Amino acid sequence: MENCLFCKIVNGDIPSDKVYEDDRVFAFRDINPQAPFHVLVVPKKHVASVAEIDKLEDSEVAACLRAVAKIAADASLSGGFRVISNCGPDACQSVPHLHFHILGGRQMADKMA
Ligand code: DGP
Repeated sequence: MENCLFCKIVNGDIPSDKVYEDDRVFAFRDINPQAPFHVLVVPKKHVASVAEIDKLEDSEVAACLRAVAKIAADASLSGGFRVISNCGPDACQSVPHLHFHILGGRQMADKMA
């Protein structure tokens, strides 16, 4: 989609620190990491958020979550990790292209919000 930041990253128009790519998914390090390991996993097809997940094929949704698991395993996050997808203004979503944050490398707070 034109003028979507993450579409531009997926297309290579904006540089990123890529950690994974396949035909459906792109993943890159967050520019403002909130943990020692902070990667964003996005579907290549533009949808705004989880609220629009019906616009993706099931295989595209599955590919995102399989990528999350693979990236976490490759990073040896043996102590665990957190997966977050902010959706809409109440959740402080700042980029309206579906993305899953993978946070790891330290003990997370007990409370999620
Ligand atoms: P959210 O607030 O859930 O929409 O998260 C958006 C994330 O995107 C935020 O943690 C910072 C990250 N981000 C914003 N702009 C860029 C960018 O240009 N490059 C990278 N790598 N990350 C970005």
